[in-house]
Amino acid sequence: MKQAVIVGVPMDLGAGRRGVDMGPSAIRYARLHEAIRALDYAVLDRGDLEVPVVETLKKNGGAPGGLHHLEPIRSTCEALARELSALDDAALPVVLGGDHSISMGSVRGVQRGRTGLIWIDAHADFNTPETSPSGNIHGMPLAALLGYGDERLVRIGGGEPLEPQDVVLVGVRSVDPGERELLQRAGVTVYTMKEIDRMGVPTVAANVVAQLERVERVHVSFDADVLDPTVAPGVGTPVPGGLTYREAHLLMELLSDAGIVTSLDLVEVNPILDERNRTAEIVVELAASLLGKKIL
Ligand code: EXY
Ligand code: MN
Ligand code: MN
Ligand code: MN
Repeated sequence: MKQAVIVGVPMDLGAGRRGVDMGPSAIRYARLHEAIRALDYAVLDRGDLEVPVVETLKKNGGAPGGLHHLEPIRSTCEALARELSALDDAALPVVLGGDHSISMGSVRGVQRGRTGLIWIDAHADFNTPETSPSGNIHGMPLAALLGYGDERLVRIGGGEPLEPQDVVLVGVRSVDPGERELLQRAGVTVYTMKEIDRMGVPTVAANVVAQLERVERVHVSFDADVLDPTVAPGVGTPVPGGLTYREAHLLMELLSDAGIVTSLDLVEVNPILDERNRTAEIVVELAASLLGKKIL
């Protein structure tokens, strides 16, 4: 029987505001286990990693441009990478965030040889310490995974940079000036909301699958803020003009049909900013579509 292994990372140290540390509970409360079990997966929940509570950490008195909470983020990501790299290759890791900096641990943990990455996000997360407008590390993880930025982040989990041709960004609509330049130089494929509006999800999904067909593992890093804020208000950095409910499901359903996905992050759910637990519920439904739930 297929096995899904759930690991929670209740971390908001990379974000600019409190709340996403409650993401793992909100996602479990939205019946993630039942949704995955209904798809004939055995579910093994490994619980949550230990993450320092921000109020217990001394304020980062760093100079402007300083990175907030680098050391606890680095060590949490190292622990996550260790936990995932020890898993059986046949298991399907489902990592619950927590802010998007956790993906420096999850991607390194699942990386085996050439690993594809589909980064679904309103943001490029491609800042370095020099370009970041905030010093928040959740705006940097994708740059670090491709070898750019602070060495302490780049080196997490062994730090073998991903091949740019194996990395695709989908849903982007908020890019800072500095990360824009680096992103264009880095050579990763980016489908912004303009491409999605112009080409439609079916063409974007087909292009993504075609681009990643030759790699043996594909990690999907799903940031809930890719959804339109009217659909998913419970996120820490909302940006208008996101995916509709059906665009997001269709993207997941087409990726599921392609049968290429081998691991998943669900990040940036902020229950404090949500209406009831709506964002976590939609994220669980989308995960089910990605893992094979069919309408008919
Ligand atoms: N680009 C902005 C920054 O670097 O501060 C905002 C980043 C938000 C990142 C969220 C997780 O996607
Ligand atoms: Mn902070
Ligand atoms: Mn993100
Ligand atoms: Mn985002």
